[in-house]
Amino acid sequence: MLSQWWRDAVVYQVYPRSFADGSGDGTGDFAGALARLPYLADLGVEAVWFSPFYPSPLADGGYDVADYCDVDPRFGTLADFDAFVAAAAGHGIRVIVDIVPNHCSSAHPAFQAALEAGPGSPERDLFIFRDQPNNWQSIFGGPAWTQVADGQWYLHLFDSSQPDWNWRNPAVPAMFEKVIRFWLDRGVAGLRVDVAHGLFKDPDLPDVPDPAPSDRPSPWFHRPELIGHYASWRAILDSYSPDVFPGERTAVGEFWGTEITHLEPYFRPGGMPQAFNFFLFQTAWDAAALRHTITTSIGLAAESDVVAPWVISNHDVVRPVTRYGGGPLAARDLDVDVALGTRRARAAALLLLALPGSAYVYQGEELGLPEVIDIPDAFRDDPVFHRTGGARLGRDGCRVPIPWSGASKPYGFTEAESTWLPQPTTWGPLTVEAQQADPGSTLNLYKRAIAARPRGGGFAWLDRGDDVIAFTRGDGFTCVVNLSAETLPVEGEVILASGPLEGGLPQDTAVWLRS
Ligand code: TEU
Repeated sequence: MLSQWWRDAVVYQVYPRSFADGSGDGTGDFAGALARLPYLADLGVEAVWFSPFYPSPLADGGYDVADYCDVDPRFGTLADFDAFVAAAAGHGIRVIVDIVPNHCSSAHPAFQAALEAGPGSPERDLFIFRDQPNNWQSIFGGPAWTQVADGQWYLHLFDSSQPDWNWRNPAVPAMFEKVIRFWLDRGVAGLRVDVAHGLFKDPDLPDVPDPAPSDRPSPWFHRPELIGHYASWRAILDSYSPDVFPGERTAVGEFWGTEITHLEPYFRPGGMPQAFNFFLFQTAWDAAALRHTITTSIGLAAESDVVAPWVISNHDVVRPVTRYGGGPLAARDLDVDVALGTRRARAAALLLLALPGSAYVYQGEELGLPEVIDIPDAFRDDPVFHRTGGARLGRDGCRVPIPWSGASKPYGFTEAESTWLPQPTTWGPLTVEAQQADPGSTLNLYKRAIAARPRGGGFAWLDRGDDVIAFTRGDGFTCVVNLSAETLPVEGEVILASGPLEGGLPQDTAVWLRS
């Protein structure tokens, strides 16, 4: 279907600092991304989502926005952005931008004006200032309140450099309506909405019995006002090109929850068109657990017209190779079996791309990059690391610049000698160049899978044993992922396999079959 392309699209996530550097300063930018556009076209993705590239002190990698309607000079200019959108369109690739509505940067002029204007001012009412803090804790560690010179405190669910907007002040939704129109008018196909379950806080700001941050419904997350709010954004999205491609413009909300049921309120007609499904990567490599996640996720989406894109990785979580290889989050002495993790991550890729609906692929996932776990502390950039005194390692390990070519650092990422986060010395075999030349590489697996993945069609489970995930997608297409220790018989014509089929389908291997 031409309209509502996003219902079963593969979208590639670019973390701009780490994708490709065109300016030679060791940090990625639009010039670099433009030069790598043929790579994305060759991979076969239908859209690119850019994590924030707006003017920012980069205290949280750009999720601290100082100006929502411009490009940070380190990433280029608005003209460079436009050039990327136009060139991408030439390849049939759409662009999605990241909207950060829960908070801005403390460098944003509105927050600076609020500091200047003092207690009780209309400027302060754009944020959440109080004379006393409550007991809420920041998602990134430490208290969620910071005191300013005149004694008042402001709320920040994330870093102290990220003050939360007061969404109960009508000026805030009015400002964000202008922001989303600004980008939609520039021709973007969609919005990724950061911390979409945040924004509105309980107006009483009550103390809570357990102030530890959590993604469950709380006085700060999943408030009922969000439903009407996203209906208003949906109306704006649908007002673009209504006669040509109704529903062409989309938005995907970053809704975290600790249970799938926490997302239920967003699955209703006329609201946010898409809600990320993070439960796949939160589920252990266990067939029963994965089946349960897939069944409940499909059930939720089936009852509404909302799409819940599948995800096994993004810029906030440990890379799949490391996760599936036994490495938990945040430990320094990770005991990772990279070979095992790689085998499972490749199988997970075929699972991801066979499931019904849309899938998001985070840059480097298609290269099977592992998490970089030995970044020296002096280079660690994530506020999560700094706010917890290093107790949580943070997310730098999945944000290391992409290796493009060559046998040594910086692997074609930049003309500079070094990159903003140091790359490992072991990535020579993982570069794009090396993997393009290897028919069995993870890159070629992704490329073939994106080209051959089932579109449309139904979904039905097949019973091949407790430790096996097996389902059909109609038209004789079957996906089988073997998590059992036994090698399984392969029945049908093999379209694609995640690893060698040695007398059958071995453990931790997936296969796509046509019967
Ligand atoms: O993430 C929202 C969020 O809640 C994450 O902190 C998530 O819970 C955590 O990373 C899981 O490990 C978004 C962005 O994706 C993230 O990069 C930003 O740091 C955050 O918002 C603040 O803008």
